[in-house]
Amino acid sequence: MVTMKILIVSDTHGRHENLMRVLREEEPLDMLIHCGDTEGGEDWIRTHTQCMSVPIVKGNNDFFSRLPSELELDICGHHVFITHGHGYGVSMGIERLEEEAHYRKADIVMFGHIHRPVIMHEDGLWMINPGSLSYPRQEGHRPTYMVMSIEEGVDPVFELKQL
Ligand SMILES: [Mn+2]
Repeated sequence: MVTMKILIVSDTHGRHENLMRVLREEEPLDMLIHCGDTEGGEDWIRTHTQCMSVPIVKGNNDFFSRLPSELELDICGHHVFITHGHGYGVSMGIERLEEEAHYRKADIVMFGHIHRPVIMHEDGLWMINPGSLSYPRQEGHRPTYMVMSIEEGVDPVFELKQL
């Protein structure tokens, strides 16, 4: 079975020093997923990673961006829904996002916006937020990111890491 190593980051807001450190630490990677609020950093990110596959969604601060608002990807037989999450009111709670993810038959939903890491598994759905590499808001304020190991027919493994 093939296992993919996927880096999940969010809310870099145009600052890339921490992302550089993470890439040096974690590459080689099969995919780099960014859950929004690059603030124009998407070209920089795409040219500074060895990853060929770099899905990025638009955040609430990506006003003039041509990035997609949401993505649905099939990765190793898992259905992954990626959104920044502000459109589902994730600052107030993740119920609406959870409902949408079930509606889309996702088994993994990834979001950003709240700048705090989340790993939850409920009713067959993984809800994942890597936190922010630039402006963390959780207690201790350490920049965080997530590494996902994923393969077909097996539950994915999520590792929350901090700088
Ligand atoms: Mn943000």
